[in-house]
Amino acid sequence: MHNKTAIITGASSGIGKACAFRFASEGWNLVLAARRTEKLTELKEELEAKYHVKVLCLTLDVTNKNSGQTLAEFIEKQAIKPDLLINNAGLAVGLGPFQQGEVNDWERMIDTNIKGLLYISRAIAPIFVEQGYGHIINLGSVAGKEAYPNGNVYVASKFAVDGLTKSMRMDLMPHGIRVSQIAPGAVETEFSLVRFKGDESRANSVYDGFVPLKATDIADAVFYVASTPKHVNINDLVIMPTAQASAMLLKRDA
Ligand code: NDP
Ligand code: 8X3
Repeated sequence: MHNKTAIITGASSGIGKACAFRFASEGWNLVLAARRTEKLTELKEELEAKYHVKVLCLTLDVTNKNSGQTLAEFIEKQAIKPDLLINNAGLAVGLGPFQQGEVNDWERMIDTNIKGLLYISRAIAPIFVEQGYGHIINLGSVAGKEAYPNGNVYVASKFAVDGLTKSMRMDLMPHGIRVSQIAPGAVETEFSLVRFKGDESRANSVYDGFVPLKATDIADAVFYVASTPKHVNINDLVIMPTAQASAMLLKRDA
């Protein structure tokens, strides 16, 4: 059996970084992509030293229309045959009433969460089809399952991921390519710091009074989804903290 290789977008932080650790610890080679080169380089050094796997880094902004092509050329040049693409790069920017929304914030979310995922998947899916194997795991969200007040464009972007996951699965199924979605509730990462544009106290308050999911909880699920036998496809996993029952229903300690 060949050593498996996973491509992870948004690997410099949070869920993507936790996935990098989890897959490396299981002997997978990795292609890590994100914008922050230094974080990727540090991660590569740590993973290679600890797990003796091959880790390649690619500085990549998924909002760039050529990002998919750049990634595909990179893996081709390195003679990599990828087994798995984890479409994890994503973000929320802002949380407020639609009628007060910032168009620039909307565009960042749409460009990253929808168009970025499309650019990357469009470039990697044909490689999977040609190989005759491959698996795409998309990071959706509870926000892609139910709307919540002030979520508007982030919600819409994750509904798009939900729909795309289903439709991509139909198109790739005849080729034996698996397509899955993981849809988490609240996970404590840099997500809220990014959403609130660096406002640490507002970001921290999101997780006040309850135990949120950790990035490693989601990485465990991603690894499980990727590790089922070839004839099994986990279509969709919705995962929340025990203290969360829907996007807005949280049990917080007084
Ligand atoms: P983090 O902010 O910790 O990580 C986001 C990652 O995405 C970073 O590595 C960042 O890297 C990368 N990224 C953002 N924009 C781009 C871009 N334009 N090009 C390339 N990479 C990019 O957040 P999470 O780990 O929480 O988020 C990961 C995914 O999980 C997202 O899709 C998010 O929507 C989803 N999610 C998160 C939840 C949560 O509560 N945290 C819940 C449900 C879903 P860099 O800045 O270096 O480019
Ligand atoms: C992130 C979780 O509830 O902020 O997707 O939308 S939430």
